[in-house]
Amino acid sequence: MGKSDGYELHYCPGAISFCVHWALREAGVEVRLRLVDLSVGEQKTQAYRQENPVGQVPMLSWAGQCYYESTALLLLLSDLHPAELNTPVVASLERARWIEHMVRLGNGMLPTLGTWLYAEKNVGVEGRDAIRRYAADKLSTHWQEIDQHLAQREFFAGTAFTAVDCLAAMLMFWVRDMDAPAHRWPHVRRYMQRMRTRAPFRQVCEIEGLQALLEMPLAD
Ligand SMILES: N[C@@H](CCC(=O)N[C@@H](CS)C(=O)NCC(=O)O)C(=O)O
Repeated sequence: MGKSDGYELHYCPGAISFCVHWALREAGVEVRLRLVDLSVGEQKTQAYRQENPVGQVPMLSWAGQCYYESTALLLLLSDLHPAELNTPVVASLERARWIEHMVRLGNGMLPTLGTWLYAEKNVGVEGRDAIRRYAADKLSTHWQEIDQHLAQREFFAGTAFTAVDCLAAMLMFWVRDMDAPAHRWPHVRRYMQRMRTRAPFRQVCEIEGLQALLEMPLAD
């Protein structure tokens, strides 16, 4: 099977699957979308778990196998479509920094966002606010650092759009309802403005029914 044949993405609108969907559109490849209704627990059915034991989205089927973990999927797509996704060359200094960004966002920020989002589900109403404060404080520290990082840059890593941008910008949009949203920081806000002008980003918003991301005020 050719390396770009047969992509199928299991996704849910507005979930973490967004970043993988976006990377696929940036790569310009064909993808069959499979909607997973998280609200009714479709991700926990036996049929789904046979393919993905974790029982979450995203899940990407490619070349007859199913893969999951959004950051891993972004790395996979970056390797499969290096020209389209401007993937830094293996063993280069640029690649080392690019991986560092990807892992920091995926390993540090993504789980913290999950802690905030699922606070009530995980610890009940009593513990929810304390957990949310903890997660919000951690995220604010990250946004502060990222704001400085983006002060002189157009893209998150290197000098061109890469899959790291899919992850970074998604996280920024996903915290838009927090008390201290990412767009409160000026360089982050301008970066979000730039990212959402990209045609593949807009396409994913249209397909997933996320007009709110295109319309939220981001002007200075
Ligand atoms: N570490 C995973 C997290 C995936 C994740 O948390 N997915 C959520 C949607 S945003 C999900 O499927 N939740 C449903 C559940 O856990 O039952 C990744 O990065 O792919």
